[in-house]
Amino acid sequence: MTITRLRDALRVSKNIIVIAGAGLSAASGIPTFRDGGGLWRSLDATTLATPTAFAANPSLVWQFYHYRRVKQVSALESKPNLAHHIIAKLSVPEFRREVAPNAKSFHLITQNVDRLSVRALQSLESQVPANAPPSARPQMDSVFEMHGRIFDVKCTSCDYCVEDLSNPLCPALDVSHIKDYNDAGTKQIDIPLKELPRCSACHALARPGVVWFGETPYQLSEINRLVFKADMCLVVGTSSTVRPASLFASRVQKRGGKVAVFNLAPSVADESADFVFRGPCETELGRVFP
Ligand code: BJW
Ligand code: ZN
Repeated sequence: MTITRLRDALRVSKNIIVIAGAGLSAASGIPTFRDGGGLWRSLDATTLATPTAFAANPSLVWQFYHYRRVKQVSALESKPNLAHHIIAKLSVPEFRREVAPNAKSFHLITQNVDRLSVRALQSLESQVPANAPPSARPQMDSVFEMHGRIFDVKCTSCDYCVEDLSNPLCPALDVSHIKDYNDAGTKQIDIPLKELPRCSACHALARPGVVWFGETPYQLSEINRLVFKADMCLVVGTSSTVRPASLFASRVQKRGGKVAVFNLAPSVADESADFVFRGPCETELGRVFP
């Protein structure tokens, strides 16, 4: 049984990493990028996630990110799901000891910008009694958000970056008069540059604090160090098509580590994986880590 073999491998693992993608948050109602659910205004999300798209039409790109921010701010649509909670629990040394008694470290490297993994950690931390020892607490620094955070607003000129949860970010992005927001594309508005979000430090044009194609992901040197020392890599809900995240699992394997893929559908990572769990990650992770 794959599950028994993975549990055996986990028992001898010393440094565990999880590489996550949009499928991790699918059960929280957040659309993925490449399986048809990720479309908005008949445009592929990935065509808007580029510096070129922003330079050509910052108004359109800001409306796209505003839409996604609003959907995620809405509590009903964006709560961490069981998969986020299981991964958060794995960062608690006492819990981890049961499944991976030899593991010295556990880290999540997520491509998601939705903050749900951090919120799952915060929710777990809030349930721990104040006098609990560190071994019973979630490790709050165990998450690396390599593609940034959707609520961060970053200056295009001075690099000032700040988390801003306000809705709308500026009056021009108030599209509350559009009743069916999924329809917003048909009512696209051309917002003049000066009315788009501006940097609060220098007033230059601001942009979403996420990583677009051609840009360098955040915390890459720390991430590379984790990948280098990992001997167990769980690949959760990613199509494994975007570099450099798509390369991490094979790097772990090249150094003798094991790779387990959790995905609803076949992905390019399956071929070389040691273990493949086909199904929703919120269910499959629950089978491995009950
Ligand atoms: C479930 C499930 C459930 C569903 N349970 N599973 C040519 C030109 C320019 C660049 C390049 C080029 N060729 C290569 C590149 C590099 C480029 C790249 O890889 N491009 C490829 C597409 C070809 N990469 C970059 O540019 C990166 N930077 C870079 O390489 O810098 C150079 C450098 C590298 C190293 C060192 C120094 C410098 C940056 C990439 C940035 C990606 N940005 C985005 C947008 C973020 C902001 C936003 O959210 O808008 O990140 S694009 C998008 O793709 C997003 C995602 O994080 C990323 C990955 O997608 P993900 O998460 O895998 O989602 P999907 O939809 O693809 O897959 C979901 C999966 O879930 C599916 O498999 C489902 O089956 C599954 N699923 N429900 C389990 N319930
Ligand atoms: Zn600035």
